[in-house]
Amino acid sequence: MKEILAKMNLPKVLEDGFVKSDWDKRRRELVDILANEEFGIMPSAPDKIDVEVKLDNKEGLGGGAVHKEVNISFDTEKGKFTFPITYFAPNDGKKHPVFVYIAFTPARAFKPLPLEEMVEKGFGLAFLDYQDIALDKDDENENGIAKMYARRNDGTDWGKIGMWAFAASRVADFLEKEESCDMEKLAVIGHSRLGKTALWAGANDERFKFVISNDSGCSGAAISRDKEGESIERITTVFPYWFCENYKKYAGKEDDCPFDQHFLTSAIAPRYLYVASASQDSWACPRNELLGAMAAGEIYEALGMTGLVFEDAQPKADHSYNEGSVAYHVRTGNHFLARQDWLKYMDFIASK
Ligand code: GTR
Repeated sequence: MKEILAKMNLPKVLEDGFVKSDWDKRRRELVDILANEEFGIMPSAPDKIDVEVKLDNKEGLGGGAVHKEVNISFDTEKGKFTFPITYFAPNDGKKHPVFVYIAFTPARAFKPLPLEEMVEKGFGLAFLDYQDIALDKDDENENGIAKMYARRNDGTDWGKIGMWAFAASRVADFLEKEESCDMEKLAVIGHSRLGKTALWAGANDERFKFVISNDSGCSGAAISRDKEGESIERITTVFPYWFCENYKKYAGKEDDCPFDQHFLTSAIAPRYLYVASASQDSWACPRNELLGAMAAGEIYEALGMTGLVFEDAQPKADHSYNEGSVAYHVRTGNHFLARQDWLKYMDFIASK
């Protein structure tokens, strides 16, 4: 695999003569490149958020959990924007690692969530329904948060992925004041299009100490060059509204693109990164998702850290390569965020 990666000749994350103290600056440059060329530029964070607690149940999930239903509001260019979140955490007065889960609407994502098991294992979960932020369709930005900010129409306006990621950071604003949340173990996670979103949220907001991409594929953790399944051309044709206009320039031109998705995975360094694939998910391309994790791992190594600990063969199915700061697994099965994935993410966080 290392040889395959080397042969790809990816644009360099680190410039010649790189020294560790340059990383912060270079990391910000990577995020700027991705903002200008792929996901669009996010507005600045609001000065503060307002929290309206609609439910604060200390006896949730049969008694063992805190369960809160909360509205988060903040000022935008065109008035207040409000969205709801749900929060669960163990009810023991201690601080816990918390997942900010950027979720599909409940019918698709909430049901298979092993929520009770997560709380029993000592994890909290704050989840938002992504379409409470912006609809997942081409609505000409007339709904949700999209209509709250003026558009520049210069190719760099944010797409829906940016909007969903921005909301994840507002959940982090809420968690900063939440006594059961250990901000040193704050994770952001999403599946598929929301795995791309979790990576983008993690690249922009360093409060996310663990960034977890489940089957994020094209324009997520998967390297675009020499990729199976979905391509930049296809994704910008079917889902143009996920990205900024500029991203279309690279349709069919992956090899000439001045960046690749390892800019995104590397932008998580020096925090923890977990990339996962599913064995039958050729649309996302497990091989290139692994390459995205490996390429990031090289940056961690250059920073004097342990990157992805991996024996450089085909990855063993269902094995979590989680010893370093970058982790990877390929779960047997199809495109899904499964209990088996969550268990591996919890093990990783608990081990650090
Ligand atoms: C597909 C899309 C992928 C992935 C997936 C999902 O249709 O091509 O990039 O994001 O949807 O989000 O389930």
